[in-house]
Amino acid sequence: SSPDSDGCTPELEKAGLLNKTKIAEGGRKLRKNWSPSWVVLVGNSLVFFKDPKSQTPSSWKPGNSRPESSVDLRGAQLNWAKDLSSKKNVFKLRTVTGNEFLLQSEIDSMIREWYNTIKNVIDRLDRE
Ligand code: I3S
Repeated sequence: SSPDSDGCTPELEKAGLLNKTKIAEGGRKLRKNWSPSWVVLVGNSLVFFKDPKSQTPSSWKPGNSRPESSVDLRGAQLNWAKDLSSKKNVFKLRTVTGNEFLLQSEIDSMIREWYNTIKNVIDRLDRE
């Protein structure tokens, strides 16, 4: 079993680099602005960090790994979004608060894994 088998610290489920854009905030549409983001799925949250490749050497200091934002997956909706972008492999994540994100990868297997993993967390939370 894991070192945290008491379940007090959420397990890190997945991490990787995806292209991301926020397209709505509280239901209000935003202008797209795609950029690479280091995405971490931990517990009930999807946490977004700055693309590690775009960081300066000094920003690698441990204290500087502050998330840019994070998304509560409870009650969230996940859908493939072919019609919302000219890019391939795009899905849309909508939070209960009406924030909407598009996430994308050029690598088919990677986006499918992310979709399935996030979907599993949302479904698990729906059953609680
Ligand atoms: O859905 P849209 O409006 O066609 O999205 C494109 C634009 O946001 C574009 O920026 P401008 O605001 O300068 O037009 C972006 O560069 C494109 O990446 C957006 O479309 P895709 O199809 O890449 O999601």
